Amino acid sequence: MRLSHVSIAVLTCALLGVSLGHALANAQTVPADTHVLELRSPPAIVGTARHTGPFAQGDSLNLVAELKPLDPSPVKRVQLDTTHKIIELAPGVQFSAWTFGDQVPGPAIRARVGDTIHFSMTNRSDEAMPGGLMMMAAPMMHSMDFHAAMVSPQDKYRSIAPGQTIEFDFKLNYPGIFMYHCGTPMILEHIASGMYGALIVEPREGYPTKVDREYLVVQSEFYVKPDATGRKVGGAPLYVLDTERLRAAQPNYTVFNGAHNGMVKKPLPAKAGERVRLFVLNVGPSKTSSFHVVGTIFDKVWLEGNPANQMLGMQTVLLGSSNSAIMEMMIPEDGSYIMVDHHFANASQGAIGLISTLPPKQSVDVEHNNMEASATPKDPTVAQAKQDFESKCMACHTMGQGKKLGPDLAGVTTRRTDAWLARWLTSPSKMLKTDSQAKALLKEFNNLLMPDQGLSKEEVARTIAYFHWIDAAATKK
Ligand code: HEC
Ligand SMILES: [Cu+2]
Repeated sequence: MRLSHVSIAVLTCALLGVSLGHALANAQTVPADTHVLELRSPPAIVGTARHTGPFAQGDSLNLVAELKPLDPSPVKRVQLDTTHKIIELAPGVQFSAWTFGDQVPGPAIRARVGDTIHFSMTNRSDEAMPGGLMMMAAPMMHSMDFHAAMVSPQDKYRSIAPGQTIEFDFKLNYPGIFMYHCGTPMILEHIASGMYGALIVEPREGYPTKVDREYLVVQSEFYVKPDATGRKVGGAPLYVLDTERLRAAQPNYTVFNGAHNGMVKKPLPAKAGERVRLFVLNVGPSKTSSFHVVGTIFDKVWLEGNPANQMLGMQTVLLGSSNSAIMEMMIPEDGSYIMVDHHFANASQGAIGLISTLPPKQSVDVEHNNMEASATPKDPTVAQAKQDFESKCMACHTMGQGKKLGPDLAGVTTRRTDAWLARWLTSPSKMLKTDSQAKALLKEFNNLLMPDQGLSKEEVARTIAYFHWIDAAATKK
């Protein structure tokens, strides 16, 4: 009898606890956004009048990493046409891409909760590219899927044929950084070809903190191979989508803002003592990002870009495919702060960038060594090694431009034996366990590990041959 009383009391308490907990949870989520969802969206209109002129138009659009302040107008007119064009993914890698607004990633839209997006898109995949370049990919159906919208996919996200234009409106209900992408089958191929971008939705009252700089970083993978029919773009081989790699989720490039090493060449500027707000979106299509900045800590992180989802003092933010976050941090002192995907296999494929307090290097193009631009090794294996070096290693190394994340490799054959280099290139991680020179080097480079590059024996041999070719050419001068 007594026992059952006690257990009833416990039960009541537990029940009370549950409902109290529930009410509390609600109370915590409600203040973030108390408005009523706006779900009315008229049917999409599809017509045959084409847009001409610019492929992207609208005051709310941002074409580069540095974000413009919010455009205050409550209705954002956004025009993003689809095109097929060649983009330079990495030095010497001319990729046949499909785009929104003629760039990869597509332009970022910046808006606010409560705004209406009036969207309009012509499928211009049938237009020849400017500059007389022949068409590299056949015209095809495309569509637009906005993660920021709450609308019927069958109506708004339908595919339109080349020459058609689709228009629709939607309201922004939640703050966040939302992906947009083409949703036409095979979706995987359309995304991997470059059809994506970000729609940033600010909270109705703006962000609760003040910052000095705002930048957008979009991470994505590329799966490419040289064109089987040997087509060329301005003398360089054309690269096309490698659908086998794509389905196996084995990218050969993982990049920030559409270009291998893009933000190592052109760091994002900041000053010591400033507060920086990064808007980071991982597009995938198939990989996660462990986003990290070397040298600082994320003071505040708002998962998915919504200040209600706040985390504090984070080192790394895990973003699945199509996840995003706003990360705010202080720049403690002068230096170059390295943005990486701390899943280092991804970083070594190009997911590296810099936020730097140093003045931008004038005229020094770190993609190229200090030899004459035309210098190409005569030996084809060495020429291949040069090209591999430029696409795989120049995120961290230069040839004669000084230290980057790793040492300047000009003259490396004079300070190391071929046997040492062969062991290093085969497995830096093994060397770092056993070799005293390697250990000293690691210390000199702030314990930043050179990731294992997975080079074959032949690749190791020809990389060393390339180092000798550089050093021999330098002594001839
Ligand atoms: C993510 C950055 C990164 C990438 C990518 C990278 N390295 Fe390195 N590399 C380093 C760092 C850092 C060191 C210095 C040792 C250490 O700290 O691990 C280094 C050291 C070296 C050394 C020894 C240099 C010396 O002075 O003894 C060689 C040789 C080298 N790397 C070659 C390469 C080649 C070839 C590639 C491309 C296939 C490559 N690295 C890609 C970061 C990188
Ligand atoms: Cu498409």
